[in-house]
This record gives sequence, C-alpha cells and structure tokens, in this order.
Amino acid sequence: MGFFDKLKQGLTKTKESINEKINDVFSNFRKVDEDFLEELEEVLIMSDIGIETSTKIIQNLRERIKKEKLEDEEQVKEALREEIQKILDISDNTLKLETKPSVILVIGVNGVGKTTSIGKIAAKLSRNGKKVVIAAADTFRAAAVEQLEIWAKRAGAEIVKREEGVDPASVVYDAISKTREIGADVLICDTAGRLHNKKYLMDELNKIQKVIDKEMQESSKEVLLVIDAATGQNAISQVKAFKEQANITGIVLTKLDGTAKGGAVIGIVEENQIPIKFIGVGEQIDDMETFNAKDFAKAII
Ligand SMILES: Nc1nc2c(ncn2[C@@H]2O[C@H](COP(=O)(O)OP(=O)(O)OP(=O)(O)O)[C@@H](O)[C@H]2O)c(=O)[nH]1
Ligand SMILES: [Mg+2]
Repeated sequence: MGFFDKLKQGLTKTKESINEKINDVFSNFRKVDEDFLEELEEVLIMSDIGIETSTKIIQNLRERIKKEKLEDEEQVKEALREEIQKILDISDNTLKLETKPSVILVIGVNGVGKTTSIGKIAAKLSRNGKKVVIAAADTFRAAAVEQLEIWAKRAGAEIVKREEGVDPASVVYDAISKTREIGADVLICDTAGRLHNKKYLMDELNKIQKVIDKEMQESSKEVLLVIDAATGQNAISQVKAFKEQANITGIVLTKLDGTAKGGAVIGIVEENQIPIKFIGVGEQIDDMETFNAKDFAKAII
C-alpha cells in the first residue's frame, strides 16, 4: 500500500465523519453566502476542530471567496482544503537529528502510545542505517520494561534498563553513557505516563531533562509529546500542561485509525504552534507516517 493510501485508510473514520457533514452543507449549496459559510463553520466546530480555529478558517475562506470571486462548489472545497493545509503547515515536520548522538525524549500521559511510537520511530531510524539506543526510563509501571524490550528487539535497537522503581533520570544517565560507548546515532528515552501524582510526574520529567541538557549539551534534541487522537479537544489542555514543563518540539498523534476525531489535530496545531511530526495509524511497527499537511488535508476533505 502506498503512503497516501495508508494515510487515507488510517483516516477513514475522521474523513467519513467530516465529509458526511460537509457534503450535507454542500448538498444544499446554491450560492456562497453568509448562511452557507455559517453552516460550514458549524460543521468544522462539530468535527473537533475547535471554535477559534474553525472561525479562523471560515474567516480566511470568506476573504478568499471575495477576493478570488469563487462561485462553484469545487472551488470552495478546494479553497477550504488549502486553508486547512496552511494551518497545519507551520514548519518542517522532520526530526532534527543533526548531531551524533542526538536525543529524542518521548513524553505524554499514560496509555497514549509512547512506547509503541518509540518502537515505530526506532524501526524507521534503524531502517535508515541509524544505530539506536532506547532508555527504559518508565521504571514505575510494572511490565513497562518488558514491553519496551519487545519493541527494541523488533526495531533492531539496543535497550538500557534497570530494575523497577529506580530513579528514571539515572536510567537516562546510563543510556547516555551506553550511547557514547557504542557510538550510536540516536538515543530515544521512554518515560512514564503515570506516577503517584501529576507533580511527581512533572518533577521526574524535569530531572530527566536536566540530565540530558547537562550530559548532551551539544546534541540535537527532540521532545515529542504523544497525544491520542481520540482525546479530541481535551488534547489542547494536555499540550498546555506539558508545554509548561518541556520545550516540546513536535507532536506524535496516535490512534488516528480508531477515531473520527482526527479533526482535532487542526486546532492543536493552530493553538500551540507545535508541528505534528508523526501520526500513528495502527498497532504494527509500520503503522506510522511522517506527517504531511497537504496529504492530511486531502485525506480528510
Ligand atoms: N490502533 C492503534 N493503537 C495504538 C496506536 N499506538 C498505540 N496503540 C495502542 O495503544 C495502547 C497503549 O500503547 P503504549 O505504547 O503502551 O502507550 P504508553 O503511552 O507507552 O502507555 P504507558 O506506558 O502506560 O503510559 C497499546 O495497546 C498500543 O497497541 C495507534 O496508532 N493505533
Ligand atoms: Mg509506555
């Protein structure tokens, strides 16, 4: 299956949901007037895009319709697609791994797909000839290490682990040493999604970041926040909470295959100005795509 087909398949539910509503509006299409635009705006809001972002899209569309004198259905649809693409296209979506070694810290609340995404990303990097080390810095959840070991094996990556309950920052410290020792290209750090409480979680995260900043001062750093696409609008508050603690460089949006709420990604990007770097479209190792705004917009509208 080609990249675009896979993306489209992963986005089937989102596409069906958004398209059905949009087609309803267009089926009553007579002319581009304020009523039509209002209905369209309502559809965007109902598609988890968020009120502010939906309003902005419609405002931009309104201006274009006027300026370019758009009249027919196809033109308006195409313009809508382009406006969505523009919002999503905020910066380069590729990972910045310019030094050897580079480091990727993966964060997010529990169950969103951090460990799975690490497996998928490690596999991609390995396939491109990179030597990858994974730090098992989720020392809180029982079985987290075994799960990560399975993924590391599948991805052809090295894992650095310690016993349950040890300080996660010390695991990261060990993993940095290992990365240097074997001359690896990339270190990826898994983290816990749940600890005793939220403050504890954020404190641990800060400790891990301090170790990375100190020991890998000169290295390229990516901090990827993993978000479950089914979270819809609530994802925005998750992004805000983590943004206070970490310099997030990208978002990994998982489980798009299981939800009709994929439209939320548009609001997430617009409100935070953080690029989506990857999207997860299934549970298998190859079910991850590099995010592409144009393809995404085309796949949903
Ligand atoms: N359908 C689908 N399932 C996914 C995707 N990504 C992850 N999952 C599933 O989501 C569940 C949780 O994934 P994990 O990778 O364990 O999530 P986590 O964030 O590491 O969880 P904690 O370590 O408990 O915080 C697993 O059953 C995964 O198979 C995806 O893109 N699509
Ligand atoms: Mg995990």
